[in-house]
Amino acid sequence: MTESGLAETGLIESGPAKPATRRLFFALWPDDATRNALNRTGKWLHQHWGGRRMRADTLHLTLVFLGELPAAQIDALLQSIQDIPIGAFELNLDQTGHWPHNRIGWLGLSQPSQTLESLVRALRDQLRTLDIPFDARPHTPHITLLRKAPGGAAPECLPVNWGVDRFVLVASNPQADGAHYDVLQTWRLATQ
Ligand code: 2AM
Repeated sequence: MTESGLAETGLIESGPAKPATRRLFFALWPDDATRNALNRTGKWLHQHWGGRRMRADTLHLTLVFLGELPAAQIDALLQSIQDIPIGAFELNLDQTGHWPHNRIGWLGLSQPSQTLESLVRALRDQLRTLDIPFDARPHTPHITLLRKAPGGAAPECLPVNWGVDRFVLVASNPQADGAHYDVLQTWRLATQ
C-alpha cells in the first residue's frame, strides 16, 4: 500500500496537509537599506493617514500578480522563467498616494519608469508563452505601506531611491497578523 493509502487507513500519521494551490506574485524585493527607508516612509505616512502599517519584512513592489497556482506547477514555473535581458536600474520613489476605494496608502513614482515597464512586459510575455494566467490589468507601480488607512492631506515626504538589480517570485501565506511572504526564487538583472 502507498504511504497516502496507509495514512488514509490511519496506520501511519499523515504530516501537515500541503496546500493544493499557492498565491503567487512576481515582485521587486528591497535590500535592507531600501527596506529601512521604505519602512521610515511608512511610519511617517502612518502618523498622517492612520490605518495599519505593513510589517517591514513584507514591503515589496508587485510586478505581476498570478493569484492561485496549483502547487504541483510551481517547480515547472521556477525552471521556466528565463533571465530577462534588462540591466540593473534605479527607481526614484517620490510619490505618495492614498486610494479611497481600498484605503491603501502607498509610495510610487511621479514619473513612469520605462525600464520597470519593460520588465513587467517581459515577464507577462513569458507567462503568456507558458500559458500561466495572471492579472493583466494595467500595472500601477506602488509599494503598499498602509492598509485600512482613512487618509488625509498628503504630507511632504523624502524620496526613496531604490537600486534594483533582481526580481523574485513570492508565495503569500495568509496568517492572523497579515500575510507572510516566502521568496521562492530570485533572478538577477545584469549589472553594467
Ligand atoms: P496591493 O498591495 O495593492 O494590495 C500580494 O497580494 C501583492 O500582489 C500585493 O502587493 C498586492 O497589491 C498585489 N496584487 C496585485 N494584483 C492583485 C490582485 N488582483 N489581488 C490581490 N493582490 C494583488
